[in-house]
Amino acid sequence: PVTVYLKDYQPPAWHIEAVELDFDLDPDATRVRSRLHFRRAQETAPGTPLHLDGEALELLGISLDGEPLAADRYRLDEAGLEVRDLPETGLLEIETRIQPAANTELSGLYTSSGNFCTQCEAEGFRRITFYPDRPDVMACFTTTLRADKSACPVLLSNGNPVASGELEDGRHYVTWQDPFPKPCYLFALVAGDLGWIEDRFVTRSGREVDLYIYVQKHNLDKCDHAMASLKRAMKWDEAVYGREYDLDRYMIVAVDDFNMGAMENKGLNIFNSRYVLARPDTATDSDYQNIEGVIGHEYFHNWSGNRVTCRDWFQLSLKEGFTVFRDQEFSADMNSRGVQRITDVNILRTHQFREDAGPMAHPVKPDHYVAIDNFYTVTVYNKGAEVVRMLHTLLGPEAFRRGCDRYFERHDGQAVTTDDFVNALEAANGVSLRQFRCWYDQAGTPELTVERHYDPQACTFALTLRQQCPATPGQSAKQPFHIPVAMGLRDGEGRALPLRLYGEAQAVGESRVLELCQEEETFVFQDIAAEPVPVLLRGFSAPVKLNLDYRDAELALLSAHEDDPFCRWEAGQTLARRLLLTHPPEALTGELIQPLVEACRHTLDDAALDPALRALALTLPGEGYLAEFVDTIEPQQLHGAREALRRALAQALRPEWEACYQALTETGPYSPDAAAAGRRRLRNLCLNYLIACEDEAAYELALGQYRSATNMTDSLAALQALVNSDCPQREAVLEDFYSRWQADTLVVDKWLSLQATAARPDTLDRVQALTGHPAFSLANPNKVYSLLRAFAQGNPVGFHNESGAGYRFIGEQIRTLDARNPQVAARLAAAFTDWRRYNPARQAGMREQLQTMRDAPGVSRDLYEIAERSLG
Ligand code: BAL
Ligand code: ZN
Repeated sequence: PVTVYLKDYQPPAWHIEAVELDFDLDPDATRVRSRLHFRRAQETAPGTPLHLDGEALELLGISLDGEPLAADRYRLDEAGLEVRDLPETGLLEIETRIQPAANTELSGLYTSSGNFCTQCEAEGFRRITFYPDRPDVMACFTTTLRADKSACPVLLSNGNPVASGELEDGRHYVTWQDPFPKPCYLFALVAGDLGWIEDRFVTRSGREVDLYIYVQKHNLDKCDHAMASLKRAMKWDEAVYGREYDLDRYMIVAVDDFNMGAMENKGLNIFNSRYVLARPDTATDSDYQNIEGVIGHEYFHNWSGNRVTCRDWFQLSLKEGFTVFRDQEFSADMNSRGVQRITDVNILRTHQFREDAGPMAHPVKPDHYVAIDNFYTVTVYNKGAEVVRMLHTLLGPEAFRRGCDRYFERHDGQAVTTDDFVNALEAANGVSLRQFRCWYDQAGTPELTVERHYDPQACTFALTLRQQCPATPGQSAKQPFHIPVAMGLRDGEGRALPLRLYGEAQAVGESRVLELCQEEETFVFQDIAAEPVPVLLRGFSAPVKLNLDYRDAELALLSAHEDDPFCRWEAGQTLARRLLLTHPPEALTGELIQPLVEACRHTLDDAALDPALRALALTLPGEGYLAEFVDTIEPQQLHGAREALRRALAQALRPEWEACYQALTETGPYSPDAAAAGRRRLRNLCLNYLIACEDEAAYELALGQYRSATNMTDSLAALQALVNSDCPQREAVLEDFYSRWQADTLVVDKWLSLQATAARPDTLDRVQALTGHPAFSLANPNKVYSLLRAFAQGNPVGFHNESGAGYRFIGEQIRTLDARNPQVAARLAAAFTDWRRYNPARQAGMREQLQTMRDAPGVSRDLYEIAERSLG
């Protein structure tokens, strides 16, 4: 496989000014005619051939300016088509044939539940027709779709419909025109027998936009939340970024077979149905939240991604990091800011820190790849969002907004780089972010070590901050990062102290941002009457690991008094983490855990605290996060410790869990709003503790909740509690759930995941058996994610079973899957990437699977790259 390097980037030699596409849709043989209006770039020497990417295409004909092209004027190879001796401008007409129903990769044009749909990012358009498939070639698209009218009454593409009519033999056509030049990765078409709901949004300048959500007809009653989320997102982008929508219609289509979450195609988003469909009895609170976030994300791409796009795929974080930051802030504004931030930090620290510490570590702006699909990562997305968040923190909201305005103004209609983004922020504000750019180019998670010194005579408190970033593949030495450290100081009673740095005439508030630019810097605070407790990284102001030797009493003080929800939560998590990592499971009882019991009691009783924040504070650190703090990961040990502590807290506070559970009983109609969801979250956490008591009363409570639940959140929480317990009715309840929901594919996904993540000795056997169940299919990515990925990445005890059977099973599934869908196979293979973190026997078992994958005959580029880099 060929490696592509950022340093080899060359601007396109040819431009495509306009393209007309004509599809004769047939599941087995679709004819695609394309008319490319090309122009040689000014800098391009005459005689330079035009390269058109193409993959899995059957070429039927090619002509230039109306005349068939002689065979010696073009050459067809595995990568595409090279056309020689072209004039400076002209019209190239190409006809190809493709087989959508046989497209199991779900990249390009394929069928899902009998309907046609496309996925072109990153390089799927080349599987539809020959074309310069790179994001810096932007053209205006006109698309005509022809299909059987009864099979495909709905024919959609980007932009606005400009013509339609009947054809012979029961076929019909619709022509769509997109006035905005775009790269081909934003092209989309959908054709099929779909139902839809519609609504309208009036932009702040008074333009009317028609909104449509298309779904399979039996799902029409599950679209309202998505539509309401879309309207909220449109309003938010106007209010916060001043960005208005630009076409007359905005369409969303939900499909069941989709490799990723959703896709921001211009004016025609295509979504994995799990991020559209919700009804109280079928979707959980977190489904509702995710739908709002993903609908927002794809909508925000219309500016950060579509109007201004990426020059090349190394710049992916230009649109993804920025857009994730935008969707996180949208969700924070729509719900609880504190809960949102803690949730986002949890994802980052559990998944991205792990990626950054392993063989797949790469900068937010990678500099090489084999398969770009492998770089839709938590680093490019979530760390990329943290980088934008730090810019927001360093500049402040007004200056950040000024910079974004400048960026959109300067680059509207262009394909640009992350550097252009930072340049615009600098230019709009007259600042230098030279050193800050390291965040884009250097991989690895910096460690921030803090030393403190209190001088009672001088009444000064000195904080010495030192940064160090570990080596990552290809980057042994790192330049210091520009790190914003939002901080404060508290006195022994937990009160915030005014902050006056050495040399300042007066205090500047009680919270401020220190900027660490050197390897080591000391900040001295004055007028400090007694030794304070420092609070660092408020709001998790930088994606770093903090080393600060807090005393337990200080953590307890912060967990009770700190205002910043993240730091308050973090203090409690650190206390729990210390217990879990420094004592054997059998010691986690009695006196030792008493301070934690008291802290939990205090949190449970704190009626002034948002129930969702209480639930987060009362949830023990996850096994995935704990694994970051040990040299060799022993999954059973981490799980055992966490379970032991959960049981001990359950028993020590049993009356309190019960009282809280009962107090939060709700009888009104379901609402997904943050307050109601927070109450359900806390109540279900109480149930989770109570079931850890493993007695009849707790089982009855869970069974009662399962039977009487009127929404999926409560139903699934009860089922999960039971499935992870020894309750004798657990199997019967699982069966009941399946028989009730077997016709709803998204609910069945939850049923699969629950079983795959159950911490039980027979889980591997069960997951193996479920691969033969009618509910499972390797052809559907959601099924693969719900069963196989949930087991491999969400069930450390099961997957890392000492026998190595988990490795062999998942390895075999990956190799089978690779032949049909390499992108999904490669994602599943990530479960093996950090094999070096385990003991020698596990290392050998995981390495063997990686080697077998890498060396398999016909291995895909995607899987090869993951296996090779992991072994590297
Ligand atoms: N652009 C791929 C899907 C997304 O991040 O929106
Ligand atoms: Zn995105």
